[in-house]
Amino acid sequence: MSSKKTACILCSRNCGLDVEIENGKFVKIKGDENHPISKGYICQKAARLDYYQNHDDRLRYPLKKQTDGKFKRILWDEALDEIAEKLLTLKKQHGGKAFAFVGGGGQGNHWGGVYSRQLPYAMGSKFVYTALAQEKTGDFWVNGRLFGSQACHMTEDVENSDYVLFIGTNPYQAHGIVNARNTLRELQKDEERTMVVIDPRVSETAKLANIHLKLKPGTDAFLLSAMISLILQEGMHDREFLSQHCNGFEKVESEFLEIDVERFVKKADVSLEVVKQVARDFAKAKRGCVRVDLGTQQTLHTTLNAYLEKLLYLLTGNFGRKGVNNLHSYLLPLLANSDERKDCVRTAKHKMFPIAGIYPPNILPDEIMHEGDDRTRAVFVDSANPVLTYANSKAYEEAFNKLELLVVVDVAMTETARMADYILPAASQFEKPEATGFTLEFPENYFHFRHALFEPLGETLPEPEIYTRLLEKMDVIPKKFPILEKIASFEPKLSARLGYLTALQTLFSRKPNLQKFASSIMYRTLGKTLPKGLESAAPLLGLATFYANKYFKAVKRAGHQGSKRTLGNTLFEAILSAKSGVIICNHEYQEVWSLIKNKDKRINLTIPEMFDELSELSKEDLSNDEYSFILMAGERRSYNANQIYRNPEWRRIDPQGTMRMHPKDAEELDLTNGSEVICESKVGSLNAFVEIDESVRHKVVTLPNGYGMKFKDNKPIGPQLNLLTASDNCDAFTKTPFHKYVPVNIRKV
Ligand SMILES: Nc1nc2c(c(=O)[nH]1)N[C@H]1C(S)=C(S)[C@@H](COP(=O)(O)OP(=O)(O)OC[C@H]3O[C@@H](n4cnc5c(=O)[nH]c(N)nc54)[C@H](O)[C@@H]3O)O[C@H]1N2
Ligand SMILES: Nc1nc2c(c(=O)[nH]1)N[C@H]1C(S)=C(S)[C@@H](COP(=O)(O)OP(=O)(O)OC[C@H]3O[C@@H](n4cnc5c(=O)[nH]c(N)nc54)[C@H](O)[C@@H]3O)O[C@H]1N2
Ligand code: SF4
Ligand SMILES: [Mo]
Repeated sequence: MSSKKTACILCSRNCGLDVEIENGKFVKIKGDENHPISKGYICQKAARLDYYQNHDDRLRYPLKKQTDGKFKRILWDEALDEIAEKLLTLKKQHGGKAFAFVGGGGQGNHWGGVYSRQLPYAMGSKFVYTALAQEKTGDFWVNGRLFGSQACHMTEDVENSDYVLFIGTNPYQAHGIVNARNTLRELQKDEERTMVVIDPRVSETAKLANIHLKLKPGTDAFLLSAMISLILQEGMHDREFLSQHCNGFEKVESEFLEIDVERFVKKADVSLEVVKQVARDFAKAKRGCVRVDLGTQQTLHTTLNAYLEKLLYLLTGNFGRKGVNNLHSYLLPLLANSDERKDCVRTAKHKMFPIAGIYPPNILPDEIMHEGDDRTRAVFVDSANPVLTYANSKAYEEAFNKLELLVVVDVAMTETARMADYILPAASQFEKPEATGFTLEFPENYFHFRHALFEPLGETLPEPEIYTRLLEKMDVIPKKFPILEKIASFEPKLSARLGYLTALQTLFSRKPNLQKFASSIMYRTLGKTLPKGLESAAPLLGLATFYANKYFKAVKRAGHQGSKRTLGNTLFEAILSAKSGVIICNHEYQEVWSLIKNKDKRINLTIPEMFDELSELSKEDLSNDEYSFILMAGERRSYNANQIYRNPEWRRIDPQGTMRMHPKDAEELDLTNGSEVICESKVGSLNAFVEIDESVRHKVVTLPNGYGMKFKDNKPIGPQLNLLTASDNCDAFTKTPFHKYVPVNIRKV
């Protein structure tokens, strides 16, 4: 038995783990006290990670679909040769636009993405679709307008705040904030601090809150704009902050003062008195902080909600200090900036633009089904299970059936993998070095490069090897770089590394086309000089060097030593040797202004598109005669974790993933606990079992996220939620789905 450090891969927190392993299995899993952020914290889900590592759906060999629909085992070389040839033919006949890449990283595996993102480049395609573009692109788009880049990302210092607004998020179950349950308990215990939850359900977080605004689903835009109007009416905005740091306040003020507050609050069906109190107290608070998630991002007015939520803390000056909202720096960037007003490539059918460099999954089926010559014909899926997780499963199945080529890279035989022409089996996240890009802290941020715990299962390969081999077979990169290899192997190491980076730059200035494939080139050359098993860390030298140059002082403040020339290498070494992760920067609060990308380093508050949406609000009618319930499709509960665990035995409770329903509704439909119902939306239906639950509103029901897998190709277990979600039930602007607002009818079986 041996003891090792790693991290949990089940949600964006990626808590550090201290594990004991034996014979390819986890024997004991506890929180890692040495992890710089989680400091020993874990939740109930992490202890069961052996259900991810070892189960009957794990893939072991590359597979190819035969004409009879069955899979046949083939060799890696055969699979990659055939895929390379097909991709090159596709590119030649139809151009890069015929290719789309889907996924590229789940909750904890973003290191593979450093390599997989090279494939769309090689194909000359900009079409990358990821799960982020079905939840967070409204937020990124608004950040682009406010701060000058969609890659400017917000963090929330909930731990140090004295007045927190949780809007449409349930951190008690979903986490998403530092050591969620401890942080929530501390907030609750401290009489000097206030926690407000805005949620249609009495969520586990709402139960701990001082104030709960149990609004009607989909009405956040009304409630938040009323709060903003109240703050302005009563002159509670932070004038000094606004004049010192923001542009365009006057326009915001005039737009919001026009709002009929009483009417808007009534729409949300909450008490005007309580709303007034929350608006006043939040504005008065020393350190106010706002944290949102899917409850505002996957419901009506997604993009407007993001704008309003940000205005709440900006107008009250809750930005750029301890205990409030801040921007942060990151070493492994997950987001790009793609401003649709400048040049961007639009999709063939929807003419949709990318946000933060990614396209929305809601439109992909149409882009494939589209009859034009410019349709999407081939798709690569990596670390995602879109047939179950993206809106409209039927549309996805139909579209994927039409593809000329579907390749899936996964650790497990998923519902999407079953549809593929080729399945490429990846080593699990505990069988290769991995890292997360969800390191979103400020002023101190960290990076955790995890080392492998186990040997890769069967013939599985890590993504760095899969994609590098594919690029070599496509002749996108040469197989050998003798000069780079030689320089990398010089002694002493430091001069070799510095010389190597210079040589790499020289190569890229001579052959600019190769720059996009830096990851694989570094892996094949510098990688050979790194400790055994860590070869794929090679691109980290480039990332660390870039980061150390850009945030030199903050990196030094975190205790890393070196000059402008050498600090990057020090950081690289520190990350490679720190098994529990390491603090990479220590910013000063005023450095938040340098993270803004607007030239004048000020925040631009005026977004004309959002004022248009705001004026539409007044005209909106939420009544809906055809459907009697609103389904919030995808609740986070104690025993769900996206599609990461496939074996249903991992769950201690809720094996069927019940439908939560208010007692009054159950009575009206003549249902008791455990009754089976049929739930129908405009695109599909599913069966579910009822759990009578006072926490939901009348005429609102919920179903959990992360069920519906066909483990070992048996019957699906729990609701296949996305049979109910329509592709066009989405935000008009960003195309993010309204999963929390699915109109349905329900009847007893
Ligand atoms: N246990 C568990 N944890 C997870 C995951 C998991 O599958 N299981 N998944 C992870 C992932 S990928 C994500 S993105 C996060 C998501 O994390 P969260 O967004 O926090 O979780 P949800 O339960 O999806 O939704 C949050 C809350 O929004 C409320 N809500 C629904 N409609 C509305 C509305 O119209 N307005 C408002 N204000 N609130 C509304 C719901 O009642 C719910 O309490 O969780 C992560 N953590
Ligand atoms: N109706 C509805 N739908 C939803 C939601 C909802 O609330 N309601 N939530 C949405 C949200 S917020 C999200 S983030 C998405 C998540 O949905 P997806 O993006 O599809 O991601 P996961 O469910 O995390 O699935 C990850 C996949 O990665 C595979 N995997 C695990 N480790 C590795 C690895 O090392 N390498 C490779 N190549 N593969 C690996 C797993 O086997 C699994 O198939 O679901 C969305 N779908
Ligand atoms: S599921 Fe999230 S909060 Fe729970 S242990 Fe894993 S990373 Fe931490
Ligand atoms: Mo998510």
